[in-house]
Amino acid sequence: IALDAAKKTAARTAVDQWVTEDTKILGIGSGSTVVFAVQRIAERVWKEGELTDLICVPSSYQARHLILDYNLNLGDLDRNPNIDVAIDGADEVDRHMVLIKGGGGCLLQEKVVASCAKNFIVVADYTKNSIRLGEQWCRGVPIEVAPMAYVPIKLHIEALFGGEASLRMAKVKAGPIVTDNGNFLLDWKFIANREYDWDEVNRAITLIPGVLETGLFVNMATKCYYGMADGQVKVQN
Ligand code: DER
Repeated sequence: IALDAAKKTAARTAVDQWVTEDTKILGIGSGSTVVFAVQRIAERVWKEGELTDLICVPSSYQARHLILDYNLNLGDLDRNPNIDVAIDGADEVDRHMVLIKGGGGCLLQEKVVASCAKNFIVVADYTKNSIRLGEQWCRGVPIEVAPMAYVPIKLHIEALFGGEASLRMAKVKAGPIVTDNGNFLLDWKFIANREYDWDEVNRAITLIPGVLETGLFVNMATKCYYGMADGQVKVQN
């Protein structure tokens, strides 16, 4: 089946298992897979008359516009800091459920929203499920950085862990991508067949002055739902 069908199956399965009448605050991630999750929620709200009190907290302008487009209740962390469930996509997930996120450039708010959730649920298609990070995702680990610091941070990461970090350039805008938070993104292509301790890497990179956030989500995911090519859904936890 097409990737979209796989994403849709995973997203709908996860929503129906994790979003119940007891779910008051739901974190909404970013990217293409989470769109199917929002569509399923909207179906349950508007077609089935369920989840009328549900409040959705976005993790990007894209997520905010999704919530508004489907006329769902828009919340924020100022008023709803205790999130029951957050649902988001991922660029790659390894055997320990370490995630690479940020392919869509929204990793900072995504990680904050995920960190506020009692349960963080990942929805993805089967191409995201790897034994080791880097097997299928070849764009490296996204890192959100203060614009004035991207070169020293790049040099620092390469000195610490090897590989190459490059500034993410926009395609339909001159110059670098600027995130929802006004920052730059580095994509760090790490050394493929090297065994990294991703917890250590995440901590070390986060400590570099000027780094806002990394796209390494370590020990954060509760469960991952993968839409498979045969239409089944595989669960990792
Ligand atoms: O940028 C992000 O973190 C997105 O969630 C990304 O990782 C998943 O995007 P996709 O669902 O479009 O593959």
